[in-house]
Amino acid sequence: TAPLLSRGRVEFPDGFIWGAATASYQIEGAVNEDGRGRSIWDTFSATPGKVARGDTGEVACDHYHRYVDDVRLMRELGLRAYRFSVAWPRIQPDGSGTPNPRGLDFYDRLVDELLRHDITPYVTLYHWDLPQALEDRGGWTSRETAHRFADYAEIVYARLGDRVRSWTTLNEPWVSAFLGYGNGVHAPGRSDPADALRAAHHLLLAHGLGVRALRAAGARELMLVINSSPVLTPAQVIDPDATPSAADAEAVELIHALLNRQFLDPVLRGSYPPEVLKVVERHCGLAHIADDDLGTINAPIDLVGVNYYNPCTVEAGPGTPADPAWPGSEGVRFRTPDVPATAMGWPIVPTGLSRLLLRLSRDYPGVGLLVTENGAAFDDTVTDGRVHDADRIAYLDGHLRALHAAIAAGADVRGYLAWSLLDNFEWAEGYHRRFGLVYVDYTTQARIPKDSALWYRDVIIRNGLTR
Ligand code: GBH
Repeated sequence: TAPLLSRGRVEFPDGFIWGAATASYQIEGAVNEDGRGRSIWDTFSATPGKVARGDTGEVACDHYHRYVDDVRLMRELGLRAYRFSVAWPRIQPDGSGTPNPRGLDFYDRLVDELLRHDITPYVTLYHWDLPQALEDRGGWTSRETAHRFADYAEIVYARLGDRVRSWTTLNEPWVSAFLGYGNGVHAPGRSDPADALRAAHHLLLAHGLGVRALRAAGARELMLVINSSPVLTPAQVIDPDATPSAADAEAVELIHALLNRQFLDPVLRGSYPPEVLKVVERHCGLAHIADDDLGTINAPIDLVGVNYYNPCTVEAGPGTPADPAWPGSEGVRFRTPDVPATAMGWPIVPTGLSRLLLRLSRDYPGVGLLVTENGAAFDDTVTDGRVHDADRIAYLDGHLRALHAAIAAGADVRGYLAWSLLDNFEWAEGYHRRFGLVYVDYTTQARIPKDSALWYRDVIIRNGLTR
């Protein structure tokens, strides 16, 4: 079998895309400016006990006011691509109807600034900040929200489509559905398996209706971004050649279906996996799935965006109740493998990325892949104006070697976007988890490129790794 990590000097293909990513609520701040409406994350983070230390996105990295400096910084770091998201409540404060011109103006200026610096914009339309007004009418448990999303997509495209080539409908619909409506760890903080499963379908429908609207308006590169993990047994994390028992293999394939296939099969094959349909039918029936929905969801796209942080590690666990984030996972035990972890407690497994990319390219041939997020939180500290984050450099180096090995073994991977440009509001974890290539001092809003940022600049210049 092909190696899962490339060693020594490695070079990436010509035209390989190098960049970094962020998301609106995590960096912008300015939540009450220029007519922005409220989002579910404003409500959620204002609710005591929901976000660590009571942090909110009210100020965040103040990027809304500092985007000019931030784009200059991107340029200094040599980024060729920048993935950001548009805050729906800036565009439609109540989630529907007439657009707010001042909200559109901000992204218009941002795109121009990026292009002036030769940085290719990758626009994500939905990275979790749903207008609160739509949540008040059912949020993603309501079919209506999918139609509102398509209207919103069309509005943003009409303003930016002349300059932005690459469009992502949704970021990580699994997280929106199962952390937002399943275990309630994310906004809107609801927890009901039936709601989560309905939300997953309506998110997929939003994607499909969005693709239809964007394509009709002339969009050329369309993408769905998923949080994707290879699903492995603890033994396979340590030894890729380990062979799971039949019971463990069944647990693995069930979780692979719930995490990855639940989204990729409808989008790329036009059908739900039978295991997923069984879970949906048991929890909420199938009435919310209309006859032609899968045809809509199956509209051709150009790329799948892969966000990878760590593998999902499971084994058979007879009698284990379902985890609230995983309706249908009865009899499966989630495990933490015995390997070093990041400050989030997430295991560091670079070969998970090559395994994932190889499986996706085998199972879904004909669609290009782009790593749209990869990175790690560590306990960074500033010493003499520097951040010596050797642990992050090692993490990124390992994952780029995995990505390179996947390409060498035939996977069609077009580029790599690091998560994240800046330290930022890490959702339920607030500001104390730092994923940035650039350190943010939240008292002064000073930006300090970490050693990893300077290392990454060299990687981009060389289009590869040395050693
Ligand atoms: C991404 O999601 C987000 O797109 C980004 O905004 C965020 O800042 C970044 O990653 C770092 O967190 O064990 O069942 O609870 C993270 C994807 C998916 C990772 C769910 C943690 C836990 C699954 N997450 N996963 S479970």
